[in-house]
Formats: sequence, C-alpha cells, structure tokens
Amino acid sequence: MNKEQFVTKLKQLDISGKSTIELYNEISAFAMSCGLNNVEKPAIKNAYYLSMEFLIGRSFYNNLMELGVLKETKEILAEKGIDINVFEEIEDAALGNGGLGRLAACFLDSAAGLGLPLQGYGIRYKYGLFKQAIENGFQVELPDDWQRFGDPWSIRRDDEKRLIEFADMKVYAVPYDYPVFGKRINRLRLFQAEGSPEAEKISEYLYPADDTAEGKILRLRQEYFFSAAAIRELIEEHIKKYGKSFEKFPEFNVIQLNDTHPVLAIAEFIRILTSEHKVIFSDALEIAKKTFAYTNHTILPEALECWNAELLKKILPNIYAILIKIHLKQREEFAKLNCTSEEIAAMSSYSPNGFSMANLAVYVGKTVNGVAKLHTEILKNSLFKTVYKYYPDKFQNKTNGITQRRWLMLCNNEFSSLLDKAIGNGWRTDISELNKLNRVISDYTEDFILIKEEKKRQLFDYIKHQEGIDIPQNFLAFSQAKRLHEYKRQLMTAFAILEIYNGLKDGSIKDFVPSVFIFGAKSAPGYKRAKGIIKFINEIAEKVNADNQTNSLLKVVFIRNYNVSYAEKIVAGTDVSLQVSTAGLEASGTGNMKFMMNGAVTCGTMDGANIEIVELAGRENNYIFGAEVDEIECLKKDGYDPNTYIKLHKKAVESLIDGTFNDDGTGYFKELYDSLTIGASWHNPDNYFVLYDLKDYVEVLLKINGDYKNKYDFAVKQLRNSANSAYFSSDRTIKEYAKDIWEI
Ligand code: 26Q
Repeated sequence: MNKEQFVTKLKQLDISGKSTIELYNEISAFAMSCGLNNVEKPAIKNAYYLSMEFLIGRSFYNNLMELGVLKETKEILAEKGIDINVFEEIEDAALGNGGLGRLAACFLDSAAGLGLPLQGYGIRYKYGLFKQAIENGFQVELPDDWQRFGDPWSIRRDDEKRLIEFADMKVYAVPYDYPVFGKRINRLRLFQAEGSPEAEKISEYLYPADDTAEGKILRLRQEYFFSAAAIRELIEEHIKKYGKSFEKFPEFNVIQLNDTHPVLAIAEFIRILTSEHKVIFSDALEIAKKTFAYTNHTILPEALECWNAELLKKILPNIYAILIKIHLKQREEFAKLNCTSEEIAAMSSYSPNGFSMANLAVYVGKTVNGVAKLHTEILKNSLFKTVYKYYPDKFQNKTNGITQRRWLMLCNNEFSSLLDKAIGNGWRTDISELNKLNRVISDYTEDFILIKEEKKRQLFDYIKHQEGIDIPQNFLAFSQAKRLHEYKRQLMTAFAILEIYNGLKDGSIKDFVPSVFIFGAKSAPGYKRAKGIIKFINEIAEKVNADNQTNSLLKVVFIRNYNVSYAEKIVAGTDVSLQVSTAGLEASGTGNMKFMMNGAVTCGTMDGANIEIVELAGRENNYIFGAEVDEIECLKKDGYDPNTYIKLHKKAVESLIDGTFNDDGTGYFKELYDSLTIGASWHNPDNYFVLYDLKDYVEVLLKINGDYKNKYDFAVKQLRNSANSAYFSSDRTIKEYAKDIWEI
C-alpha cells in the first residue's frame, strides 16, 4: 500500500453534495488503486479454496484496516465532518449461509495475513443470503440486492471469461477478482454466469438452505459452473507455464474442496485431462488423487449430497461417464483390498441412491479432514468408518479458527487497546502472544469490567435503534447467534427462558440478576419447524418484555436480519455465549470462538469445538452441561422416551399447545409439540434430546446468574477465556493446512 498516496487523495476528496454511497465507492476505489500498487509475483505452488460460499461481510472497514489506513481515514473524514460510521449504511456482502461460508472468508484473511498463497474460487451471486424481516413474529425473506451499493472491491475480468458447457446450454463464467489484502495480496475470484437469461439464473441466488440436499437442477448447475470454470483455468495456466506435463500438476497446485459442493471439480479435472489432452484415465485419476483434498463440515445425513444418476446423465453426460468410470476403478481397488460387499457398498461413490459426493471426495481426496477433534473422531469412527479402516492415513483433524483481525481488532477496539496496555501489541501480529494475558489478569480485571460494560452499552444502543427494545445497562447478556436449526436447539433455550420466567412469577426463583437473552438466527425459507421456533421465540419475547412484574429482571430479544456486521457487535457485547447443540451434531462451531476471544464464558454442551474451548480455558471457567456423545448414543440404542421428561417442564412445553401463545393458525406450534412428543415419519420423538437436557440447562443458567453477582470473579473467568483463545485463531488453522495438507 502506498499510504501517502492514499492519504493525499483522501485529503483532496471533495465531499460536497455526495451521498454516502458515492463517498463509499470513491474512497474504496482510492484504496483499491493504492492497495494494488505492488502485487507480488505469483507463488510457485498455490492452494485453491473451492467454495460455494464466501461470507465476507462488510469489506470497507476491514480492507482499510488491512491496508493500514483505517485510523487515518477516520481522522481525515472527521476533519471533513464525516463520522466514519456512516458507512455502516453499506450492507454486507452475504454470499454465504453461515459457518462454512464465514470460515472460507476467515481462511482467506489469515492466509493473506501470513503471506501464504491461498486463492479462492466461488460464485458471484447477484443476490446473497436473504434479508430477514420479522412480521408479526414470523420470518419474512427479502432479496439481498447487495450490489446496489456498487462493488468497488472487485475487478471484472472480461478478458478471462470462459465457456462452460452443459448438455442443454452454454454459459460464460466471467471472473470478478477481489483482492485479499495482508502481508501478501491474494485473490478471491468469483464467477458470474452470463450469455443468456437462462445462463444468468445460475449465479442469481445463493441457495439459502444450509442442510438439505434437495436434488435441484439449479444447484447442480451452480456446483458444476464454478468448479468447471476454476478447473479449466488452472489447467490452462499449467499448460501455459509447464506444457502438458500434467504429472507435475500437483507440484504446483493443491485444491481444497470446501465440503461436497465443489466435488464435481474432480470429475471435470479428469474429463479435461482424458478427453482434451489424451491422458489415460488411470493416470488422470492418480494425478487427481494427489491434487484434491476434502473438508467435511457436517454429518447431518440430509446435508450429504447425492446426485441422481438420471439428472446427471441429462445435464452433464460427460461428467456422468467419468463418474461411472471412477466408480468402476474404485470397485477394482476395493476388491484388491479384500473388502466385503457391505464394505464396498459403504465406500462406493455410486449406488441406487445416486452419486455420493462425500464418498467420491474421500476416495479421491489425498486428505480428508474434520473441523474439530470430536468431529474428526466421528468421521473416523462412524460416517467414514470403512474408509478409515482401509485408508487411515488420509484422515486429519483441522480444528477451525476465526480471524482475530475482524473478530477482535476490528470489532472490539476498546478491548484490543487494553490488551496492548496489558501485554504489548505483539499479539496483533503473533496471536499466540495473547497467552501472556494469563499472567496479568488480576491487574486488568477492573479495566476489563468497564470495557465489557461499554461494549454492552454499544450493543444495547444498537438493539434499541434496530429493534426498538430497551435493555438497561446492568443486564447480564446471554446470546445465541447462529443459523436456526433443530439440532442447535434454540427451542431448548426458549423453554429454559419460560422456566425462568415462570419461576420469577411464582417466586420460586429469587435473587435473580437481571438478564437478557439475545437471539440472532435465520431459518432456511422452506424449513417449517425452524420458522415455527422463530415465531415461538418472538411470542415469548412479546409476553416477557411486556410483563411489568418481571421485565425489570428478564428480557428477550430476537434481532432482525442477523448477519456478519451484527455479529461483530454481538460477540463484543455478550457475557455468556450459548452453544447448546445436541452432542455430536455441531461439527465445530466458530461463533463459540468469537465470543470466547472477546471475553465471554461458554454455556454449552460437550460438542464440536466447545470441548477444545474448555480444555484450553478450563472447565471451571465455563458452564458445561447436558448429555455427552456416549450418553446420546446409549439413549438412542436403549430407546428414549421424552414423555417421562415432559412432566418436569409441563407448563413450558405445553405452552406450545395450551393457548398461551398464538401461531396465527399456521399449525407451527402444534407441529413442534408433536415433533417432541410423538415424532414424525422420519424421526423419533424429540430427536435432538431437547427435553432430556432441559433440566440441566435451566440449572446451569441459574448457576451462571448467581455467579455473576460476583462481577469481579466472573470477569476473571471471562478474561481466562480470552487469554486462552489464541489457538482458535484461523492463523493457526491455516498454518496447519499449509503444512499438513497443502505443502505451501
Ligand atoms: C447442501 C445441499 C443442497 C443445498 C445446500 C446444502 C448445504 C449448504 C450449506 C449443506 C451444508 C451447508 C453448510 C454447512 C455448514 O455451514 N456447516 C458448518 O460449518 C462450520 C465450519 O466448519 C462449522 O463450524 C459448523 O459446525 C457447521 O455446522
């Protein structure tokens, strides 16, 4: 970055009569041109991150920070009478649903920050994840037209567009390049589909479901579209530099598949090598086996993609043919290993159900990784048990991480400054130095209490402004912010709140410290139960907040349109992070890490990365409750009857059906009740053990409430969490990928 040049330009900027959006575009353009001044030479070996989602959030503040001019920009604008916060009007680029997409964005940030050559490939959706409105307590989806603010952080590359062919149409993939600033400048290349109105549909919408493997043609087209564009480009680049020596391809390229969504890239790679460059099939497959690596992000069966054979044959006949060939080769290989027919069936990428993208990825992938210790163990011992038996060396763990630049430095300047004072500013470039805080916690606890209060005040002010709900400053803040899903158990939190509310009303709960429960969550538009849960929480919020007998003690807020920018405020202003998924089902979680780093305690189950959080920060500094994986397994085996537990929570649970709350005749609440008590054709009653864990949950929430009376000791626990959070920096995660998988 040429800082002087930027500062001069900014000082000369004439602001008169310009709208915020115009200023945003001009300042961003200055930063782009100065930031791109000295792009270094491409690396010899690059890692490529193929992902359907990049949940970037707002680029403006982050990029100015990475370019080292955020402070100057703030000052220069202030001189001109502009508060830098006006740019919060520019909405996020939400080209992702949740954890998987945000992880991709954190990884790009960390790689650039560390100077590692990691390049991203994805789709430039015209509309990102829907904007969420709440009408009468119900979620309503509105289109997210993020480009209406302009897109000054990208460069369109018409000269590098490529043609992608389906059986029934041809589509141009036009690249848009987003520089990722850091110690080196990497590139996120997002493809936009063009050529005809049908073609344009391919990159029109982000799939808003984060769980269902619906066999939708459009989804198939999206997956192939960007995977094929990326692969074609990489092969052409290789030929340009090294000729047709494809056996050398893995020396210069490694391709990380972000879940199964880009797995067709494997077939496309083999297709191009065999049909366009006359490489023999088995050689092409061997090269692919050295090039691709696969990350799994979920074990939920409904999220494991399986492509229907007829559909593939129709839309992508050449890819279909390659997939069949891979499958035959695979069977040969398994037979040589003397696998039983059950084992072959378990590992096979083709079955009467269709083509299993996960089985293809683990077969071809040189490595397979889970995203937290427990999750990787589950992959080895359950989901991919058979593969693990025959190919144990493929399996690795790579516990997720988050970038401390966005999730601490940018969102919590106040705490960051305190850290500078307490341990020096070395942690800003080497996050492992955060551990030093452990030695001086008692010297800075009082300061930290004040900072937490300030961040809480900022959050509550924002909530007041956005949601119109007043939360007094002294309230203890609990937050559950994540996608709405049954396994994440927001419903269990809703019941726990009702238990507390009822206890306050009947006087059985005494000496209660005023508390607020903050929810942020979007439901997939077609996910009825999740939508029912949102309505239920909003009904509870309305009742509880309006009750003058209790509302000086208890409040509930369901924030609208939870997104990256809102998250930045929530993680900094929260005391207690709620991470209460059914044990075994949350692959990792990354929100848990953001809260931890900002000094919140975790109230959670032994699931995903929570386990590693308490390992590092101490179980005594967090609040763990509920059934662990083994216990859940036993319950499933021995038969679990939720009706024996309902008795303990009759009033709360029956409020779904006894007229306490109103779902406007949608039937949502009755359906939720039935899901707990009688189950449905596709699952047992209370499939996620909400009622089983509820009693412990309420107890632990009350314990936290009691502990908070000693503010000092509570703040020490919070600081212990932050002081031990360096491990959850995505810098650490990326270094592990670079060393153990990518060899860059
Ligand atoms: C599949 C088929 C059809 C349509 C959509 C999908 C689909 C889309 C998104 C399936 C899964 C996803 C996203 C999954 C996801 O976000 N998983 C989360 O990944 C995080 C990063 O590793 C983890 O921290 C979370 O625990 C995990 O839930």
